[in-house]
Amino acid sequence: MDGFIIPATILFIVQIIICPCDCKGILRPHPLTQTPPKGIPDHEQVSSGSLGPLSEPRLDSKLVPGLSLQEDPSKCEPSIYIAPVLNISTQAIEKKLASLNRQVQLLSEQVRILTSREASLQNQGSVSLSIQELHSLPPRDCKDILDAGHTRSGSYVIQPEVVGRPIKVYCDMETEGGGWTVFQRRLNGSANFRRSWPLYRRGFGDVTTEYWLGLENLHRITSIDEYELRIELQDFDDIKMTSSYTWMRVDDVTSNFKLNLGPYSGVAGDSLSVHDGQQFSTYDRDNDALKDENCSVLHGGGGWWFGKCLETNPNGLYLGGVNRLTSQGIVWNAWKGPNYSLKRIEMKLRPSVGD
Ligand SMILES: [Ca+2]
Repeated sequence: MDGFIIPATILFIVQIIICPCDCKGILRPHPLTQTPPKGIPDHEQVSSGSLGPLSEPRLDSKLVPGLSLQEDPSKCEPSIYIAPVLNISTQAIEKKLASLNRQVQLLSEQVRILTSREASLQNQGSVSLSIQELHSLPPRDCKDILDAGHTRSGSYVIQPEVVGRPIKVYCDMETEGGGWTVFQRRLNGSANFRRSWPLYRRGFGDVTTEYWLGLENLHRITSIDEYELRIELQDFDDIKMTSSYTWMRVDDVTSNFKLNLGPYSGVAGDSLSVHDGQQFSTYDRDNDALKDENCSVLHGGGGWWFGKCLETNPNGLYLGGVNRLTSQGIVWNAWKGPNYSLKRIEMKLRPSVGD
């Protein structure tokens, strides 16, 4: 602070001594140069108010006793006046210094306030970045992808959890408003669905044709929200039917991926509710309710939530319509019975209405 006061004081004195020629008023010695005017106590009328901008200290006759103001600019010329300076007492300079010190204190306080506001604005910037990060999170499911503006059905990548492994899926963006995450599809018999427990757990097939998304992925998706289940069926006469369930949830591996279902609606009939509450089984992992026998082995080798054993067998053999292998094909008993293997079947999930 001392380093600031000293140059300011010197500037103040120099401007007293040197009068610039473009000033409107010109400081001249008072006619009674060496003595203050009567009635004016010795320098006590020096203003103690604000000094104005530091670079332009303002002087007038009131500030410097013994000086008078001459208003004629034509007579303006640089001059050096020593006598008026001599009229400034030590007391007046001390008052100016005190005033400057107060200004320095005020400026220091303003710097402190501005520094505090800068820190506050930087914090707000961090919050905005966090919101931006939220917007850049990967889609949880196909509904998120649809909401992001992708309206074409096809292969996409979802990630149910904020931190987790991405999942490649097929998204149906057309049926009933779109946004469906397909987790099972049969359409031409191109994929082998006689698979072991590890593969049903992990998933297999091609998402653009026939595939099974995997039990772990089903558990991940249905754990983050309430999902409606839609099952679309088609026979070889290209007649289509639909069965829907208000919600579907798949538990984790500790319960062998137990199936949990909400109420049924649709036109194909309800062939799935009987499987509600069942654990998943494969030909090499018998978790079904049939004593001493394995439903998967008895019914085509596909994995399913068998009970004792089935009303539907979406992962059964692709037998192409009517057949004699009862309940071994892709059957939906409520519509076509146990001896008709469907042409197409798709099972898909979408967040329940209102979510
Ligand atoms: Ca069994």
